[in-house]
Amino acid sequence: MDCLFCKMVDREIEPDIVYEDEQVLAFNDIDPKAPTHILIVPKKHIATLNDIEEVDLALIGRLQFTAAKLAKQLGFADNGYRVVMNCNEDGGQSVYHIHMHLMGGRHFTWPAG
Ligand code: D5M
Repeated sequence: MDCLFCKMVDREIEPDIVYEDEQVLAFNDIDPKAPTHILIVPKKHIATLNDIEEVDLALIGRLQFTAAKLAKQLGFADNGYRVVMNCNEDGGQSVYHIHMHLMGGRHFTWPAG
């Protein structure tokens, strides 16, 4: 399968890793939109949010749990941060392996563009 994030999970491409466990990989985004911009990725290939199945629910929770854990470790949990998951073209998804953007270190406006 020609999937960029699967290649990172398999280390065919070496990401700038900030966290890893048996189910999740987190690494710095190559094109950061905030002082901290981390992508949190399930090791299991799931193409879009529409492809999540009931068996994946704990895994999806683990993505959010990892985001909060990293925000605390990096020191911006109390000030606040943003998590984003883009779905399909209108949602701005460019890599078709689900990922959570964790952005922190600045103030974010709402609504998102
Ligand atoms: O987000 C996809 C994100 O993936 C986007 O913020 C850039 C990032 N990206 C693309 N290639 C790389 C590499 N090689 N390393 C790290 N980050 C990368 P989306 O929500 O799909 O638009």
